[in-house]
Amino acid sequence: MQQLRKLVGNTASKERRKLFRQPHLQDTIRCMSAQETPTIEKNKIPFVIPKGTFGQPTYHTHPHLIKEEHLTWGVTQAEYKKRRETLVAKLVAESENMHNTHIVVIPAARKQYMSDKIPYVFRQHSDFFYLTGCLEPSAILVLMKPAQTDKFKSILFVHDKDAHAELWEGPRTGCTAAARLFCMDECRPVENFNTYLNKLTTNSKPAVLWYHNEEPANPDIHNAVRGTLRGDVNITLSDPKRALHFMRVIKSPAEIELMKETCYIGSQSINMAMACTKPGISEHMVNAVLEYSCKQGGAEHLAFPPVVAGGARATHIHYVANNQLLNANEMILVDSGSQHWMYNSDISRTWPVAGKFSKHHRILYELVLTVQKRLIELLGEQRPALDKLFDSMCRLLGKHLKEEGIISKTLEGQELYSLIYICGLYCLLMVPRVTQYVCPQRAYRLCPHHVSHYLGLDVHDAPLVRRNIPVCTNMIVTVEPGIYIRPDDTTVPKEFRGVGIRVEDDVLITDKEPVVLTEDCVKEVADIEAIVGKHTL
Ligand SMILES: [Mn+2]
Repeated sequence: MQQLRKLVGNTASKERRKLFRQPHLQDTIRCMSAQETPTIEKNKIPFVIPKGTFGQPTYHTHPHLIKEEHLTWGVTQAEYKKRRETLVAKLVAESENMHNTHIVVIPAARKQYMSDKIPYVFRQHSDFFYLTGCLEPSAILVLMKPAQTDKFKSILFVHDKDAHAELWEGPRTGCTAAARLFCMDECRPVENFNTYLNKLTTNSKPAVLWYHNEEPANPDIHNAVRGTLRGDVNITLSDPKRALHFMRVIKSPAEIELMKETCYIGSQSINMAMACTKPGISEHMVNAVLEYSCKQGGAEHLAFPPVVAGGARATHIHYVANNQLLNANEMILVDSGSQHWMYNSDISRTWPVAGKFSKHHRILYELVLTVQKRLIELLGEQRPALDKLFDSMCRLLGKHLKEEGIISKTLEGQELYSLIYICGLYCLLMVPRVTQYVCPQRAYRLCPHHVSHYLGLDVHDAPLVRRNIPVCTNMIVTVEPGIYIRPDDTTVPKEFRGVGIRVEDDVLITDKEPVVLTEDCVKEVADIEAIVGKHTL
């Protein structure tokens, strides 16, 4: 019991937090950052959080959530402003039409409805949030850099104050306060966006319109933005998203703190789920524990619908029905994470429902765990591309599965192993196909998903940054090898069938060793066996 208390006791335990945030670690990360938070002398701060009740929490109204100098948790107005400056500089630099006017349009997400007038929980668009810190639905950021000048103007379109609407929905920030709160040059009502953009594009030719034309974040303004291009050769459409995602994939010191926090919350929620697991309860109950613990720890909600899969259901990678009962002789696979101030953790663990690994479950579990730890080491030793890490996973899984006699020792020859190295140099463009060919095929079939993705504001973060570039300092990536053996897979000894195992941690790349941000989430066999079932619901 003592050990359990120590491991999972309190998701908000100050002592654990202190332990986790060792000062030397923070210092190292800070000086290694490529993107330092701008430092401003305290008495010369040009950034001020206005007083009043707005459409989102501020220090004045929610001092328990945000510190005095921050616009959102841990992030200053100065940092958001700096991000906008960096983006404009990058876009202009990469443009063929450097000397044109540049107009960048980044829409917020709009509200989504599950049925008539019943909204889903609102989730801001990550790109928009990254550049503004603004949590308002349907807002629009416009950055305008005229030709012949280095300066640009930030214009934010928001819903203006409206007594009737605010009576129903709560306070809005409104145009006047939004300009100061988000440090914009101008704020205008959203209703004026179409007219404004038309005027702007008419008066500023030739211009480059930077707008992401696919999967529009806000379909309501998509046609209006597209409309400005119609038949006009003096306006070129370009996509700002690639440059933006290359910024997002490298985390600032403030973002690293956010990621540490969300990884801590997610870790504790899975520890608690382990502690509450016992034969006979439903997967649904475990799902509820995850959600409760995350929110109790300070998360808005889970990062995604979690996988809570008992027995052979764990072999379905995206099983989210979570409605079956857990049996004593099975394992349970959980893939879950928290969202804290928009930043996500993503963790997978597998444990025995009854608290003790069976002989064969333990063999498979330790095999995956060994591979996972080795892959984390490889991230530090080789700083490989994530696609390359996937090759390593296939090779390692194949090797260990053979050693344990789970797949045939004669299945693949040494020749194929040597091919991995040669192909590794040029196979990056077509990894899944090539990998299937060069890896022990069985290993690939037993783990059909990739081993890693970037993590941050989105669970699959910065999707426009491909996984064929070497990882670098201040990236955060997942490491998640798994083995899935279908119940009817007769090529594998009977006692190993019907099992799905995944171990996933979130890892910060540094100039030194990689830092496992989810290290609080137990994964050693002895630690798991010590806490499963030790907490009564
Ligand atoms: Mn993941």
